[in-house]
Amino acid sequence: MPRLTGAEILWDCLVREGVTDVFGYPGGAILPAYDAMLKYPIRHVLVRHEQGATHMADGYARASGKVGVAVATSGPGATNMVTGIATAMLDSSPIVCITGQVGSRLIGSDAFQETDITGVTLPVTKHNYLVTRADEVAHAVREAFLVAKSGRPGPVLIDITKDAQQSSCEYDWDAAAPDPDIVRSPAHPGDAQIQQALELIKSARRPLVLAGHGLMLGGATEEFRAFIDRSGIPAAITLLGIGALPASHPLNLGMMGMHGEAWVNTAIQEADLLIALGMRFDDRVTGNLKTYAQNARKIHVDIDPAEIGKNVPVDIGIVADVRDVLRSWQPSLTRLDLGDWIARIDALKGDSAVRDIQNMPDDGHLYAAHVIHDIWRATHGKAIVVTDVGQHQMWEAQYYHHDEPRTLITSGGLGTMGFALPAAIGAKMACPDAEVWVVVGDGGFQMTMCELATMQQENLKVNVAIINNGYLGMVRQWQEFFYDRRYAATPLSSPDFVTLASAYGIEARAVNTRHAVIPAVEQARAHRGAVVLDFQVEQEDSVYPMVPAGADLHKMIRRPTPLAETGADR
Ligand SMILES: Cc1ncc(C[n+]2csc(CCOP(=O)(O)OP(=O)(O)O)c2C)c(N)n1
Repeated sequence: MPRLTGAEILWDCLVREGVTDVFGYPGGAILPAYDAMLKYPIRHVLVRHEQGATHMADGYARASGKVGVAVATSGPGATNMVTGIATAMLDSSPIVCITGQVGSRLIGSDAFQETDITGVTLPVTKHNYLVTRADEVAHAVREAFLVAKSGRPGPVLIDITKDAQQSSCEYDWDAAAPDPDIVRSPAHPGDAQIQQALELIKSARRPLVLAGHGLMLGGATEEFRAFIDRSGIPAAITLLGIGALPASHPLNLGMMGMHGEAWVNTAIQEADLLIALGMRFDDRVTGNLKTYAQNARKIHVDIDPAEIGKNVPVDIGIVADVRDVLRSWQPSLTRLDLGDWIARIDALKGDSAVRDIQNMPDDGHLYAAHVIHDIWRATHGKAIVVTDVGQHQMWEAQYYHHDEPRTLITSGGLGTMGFALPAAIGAKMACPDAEVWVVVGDGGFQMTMCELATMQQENLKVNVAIINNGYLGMVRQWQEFFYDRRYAATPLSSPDFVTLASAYGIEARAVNTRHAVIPAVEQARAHRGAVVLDFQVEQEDSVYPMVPAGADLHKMIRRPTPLAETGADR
């Protein structure tokens, strides 16, 4: 049996877990691990801030389905990771974060760069470990990977003291295998429940599927499509569920929720059955719970028992792997006769097209919707798009039509500004052949734009579209609607992004007219290296429709139009 240091055991285990790339930043307490790393076949990406490492690991995981790995030192390195860990937690993204810790005898003494990071991250990790001995490393790493990717995936942190990295012990990979019972294997869907749910589905007149991120996480998108094709039931999609069904599929109605399509939200309110698959009834998708889908029976399928009945009481809650459930339903499904319901949904579309900024007369301004639509056209809908958080994120969801799973990567649950650029770096590392675009606001870009240096150092071809409106746009929109246009702290000045990108050695240009968008996008695509495009868009545009926080889901603020003002709006 070989005798290895804790640091060597760490890397050996990571390599055996299939890890090829890690994102990190060194420092004193993790130095033994960095030193040992040189002996192992690992590509280490040096980030510019540890938050970036966690988002990169997260983007890597979301694009590939594999576990992403981030590394940092103790104290400030570890605490810089917290936002990225919480982001992964809320979006069920499997990442493993490794942090160095001060020597075990110093723990609790306020030693230099000491932070109780397992304490700090307890509420935002699926599980975490404090490892103080070399002979604990292998077991912790193996268990961490199992926990991160099993059931409902999530982030796991392993904090390893400096002495545990330095000291050595006999290393036996096999003996360190985790006990499979520590993770709850998904229950097989009970026959009775499957049958009851089927009866409800078959007798429904106005059924709707609510499709969430769990379909992607559970690898169930093929089964989902088969379910929709066989049953003929239309589907509404959550933000993170985008890609679970091709946007071009005739039964894909589009996004639900606060900035969902008006007809989708109204259809949810009029449905007689909701079949919620791998989604969690977040407040952004339900609006006022008291008036939410009152006429609908509800079937909820989720791998996490804690989700069933958490926000919305359901008639049938099935705790199981969504793919197993879809497979069990498939043989007995027949196409439902939903002609009237589909016609009703079509009617609900009403004047939506007229209200679409895309269809309004050209007023000489460049709108974010134009930019996103043109990126979609130029990339034929095939790019991986990584968005930040804000108005541009919602416009992306509305105007880029994703046909493939895992092609929209966005922070849904935590809504983390600064996510996009680093997460895109992770996505590009995971899928080097994919065309990767960042869609980011001028505010969020400035939070992590230091990672341009990482992108350049790693020679990654990523295109960055800054939707530059000179405001913290989404907050400005709330101020416009709900605070009487008092724009407290939302006007935002920025550096000249073209000059900034050039300083990093990255090609860049500014775009401020509609006809210049496609040529700029095409040039960026043709360029071998990374490109930054600064789209200077209309400053005070808003995202429509909008369900005000806590309002009834069907009471939406619509884009005002001279052609279609109705009393129900605004
Ligand atoms: C880290 C963080 N801080 C604050 C917020 C609150 N917030 C949500 S959207 C937004 C404005 C984003 O502005 P920008 O990045 O310019 O994008 P835009 O909305 O203009 O598209 C803010 C401040 C957040 N989501 N994340």
